[in-house]
Amino acid sequence: MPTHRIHFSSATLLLLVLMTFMACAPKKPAVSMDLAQESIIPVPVSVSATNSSFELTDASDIYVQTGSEELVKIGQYLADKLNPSTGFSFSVKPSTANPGDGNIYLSIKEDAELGDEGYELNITAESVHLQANAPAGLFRGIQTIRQLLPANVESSSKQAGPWLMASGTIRDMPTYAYRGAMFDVARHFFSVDDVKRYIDLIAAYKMNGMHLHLSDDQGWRIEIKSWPKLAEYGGKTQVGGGKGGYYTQEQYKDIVRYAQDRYITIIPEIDMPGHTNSALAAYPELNCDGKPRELYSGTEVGFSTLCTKNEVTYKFIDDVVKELAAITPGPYIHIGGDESHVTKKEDYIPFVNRVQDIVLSHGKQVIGWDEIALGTLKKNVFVQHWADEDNARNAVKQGSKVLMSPARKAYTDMQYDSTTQWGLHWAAYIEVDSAYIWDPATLIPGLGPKDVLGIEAPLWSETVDNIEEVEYMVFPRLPGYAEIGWSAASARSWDAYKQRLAAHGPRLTAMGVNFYKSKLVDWK
Ligand code: TNX
Repeated sequence: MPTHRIHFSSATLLLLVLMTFMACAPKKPAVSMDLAQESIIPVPVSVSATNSSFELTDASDIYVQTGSEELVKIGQYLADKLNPSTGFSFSVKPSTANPGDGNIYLSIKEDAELGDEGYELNITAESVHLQANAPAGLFRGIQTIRQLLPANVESSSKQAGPWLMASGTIRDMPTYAYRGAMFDVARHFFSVDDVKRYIDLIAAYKMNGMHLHLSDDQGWRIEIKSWPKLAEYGGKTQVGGGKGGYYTQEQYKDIVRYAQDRYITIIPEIDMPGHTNSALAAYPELNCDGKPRELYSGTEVGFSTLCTKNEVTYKFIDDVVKELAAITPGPYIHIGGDESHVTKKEDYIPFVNRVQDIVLSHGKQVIGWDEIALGTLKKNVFVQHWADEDNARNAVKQGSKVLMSPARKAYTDMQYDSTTQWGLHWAAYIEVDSAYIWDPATLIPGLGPKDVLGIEAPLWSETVDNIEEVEYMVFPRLPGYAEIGWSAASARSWDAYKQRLAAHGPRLTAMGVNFYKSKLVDWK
């Protein structure tokens, strides 16, 4: 009898061991993949491969650290990206620890080196664990997760798997605090959906700023309740004489929220004292002669100016900045200041000085185009370099940091070459290599890395009037600008970058992006 009992126990034990083994082990052996060979843009700070892989399946879920609504929202963003193409139905669940077992887990860890936007991503055959010091870092890390999955994960319709990711660890953080794009919605007006689309595209490359050029000679694009004719009349046209348009404050707030959910700061610009014809047409008292200007739909620059000697001008600016500051949670208001060719220098300088005070009085920090360095810059003013290197050096001498948007390198309205259908070429033809091969820290003699706030790629819209044309001018140069802003200069090389960019071709296609298929890139 005793022998019998022992026998029975061993069988049970064997069965138990077998069952445990089957439950814990991956269903099939993990495919060997090399994380170091993946085409991540911007290139991460450090990648260490373990030559295995993780498979996202129908049984996977997205878990976030218990107790944070913000993390749930970030998890949901990832779920919304993955669900349409995988055809799975990821939901977001709370967990106090990495649940392993085929799941994705997002959590916060104290890690000062990662800063606000850095992240650490650990991928094993069992789980994907994304950690960051702050929520923005998780959001940036999610963009890396997207890029580690097959390109068709970006599709809006169901695609065939398998959904494999190479295993290993990535630690990553940005070089520059600010990396952004500018959208000129004044020369041609673009819908709220167009702006959101552009925001989504820059978010995919870890950018964190969207500068909206909200007013220019051809149109005023933001509702100002105390000066209603600015938008209602000043917004009535655009280049070429189309019907123009403007954002109500509610629509603007919607854009701001959409950007915030992607950890992107909206920087609103009201350009002055030049580039103001639309305001001068709406309110005659803003002109020195008190006479209204005609609405303008051409493409000349530098012919308009606010009357800098008139008190009503400063009342106008104060009202506009006050309303804009109230609906802008970001820290900056951009005051333009470029190409004021018909404003005398002796009028321009006191004007710029006074407008800085107005912005500061409404609790915001000033950004302006490089000409504002001709004035006396207040503390913490950022100067956006586009043309004049002396202005940039002058800004630094005054203690300001420079935002780098050199027209000959970073203007996405510049044509790729002489055959490009849209765009201008007054600064340069900018092929994809030229857009990539430069360093914001050394481009201007006399400036160093500490003088640079970051990089921004402006898209002026004189020649483009729909989002497909915008995409064509912006892509594929934008991933390069994102990399210049994020990755260390020492980690960048055109030869390596163009291989990675080639692999982003199918990804951009899956996103529905209309991009320029430069011959310099061997598109996959
Ligand atoms: C210069 S850049 C401008 C814009 C034009 C752009 C066209 C800058 C500060 N001013 O007004 O739209 O060139 O490329």
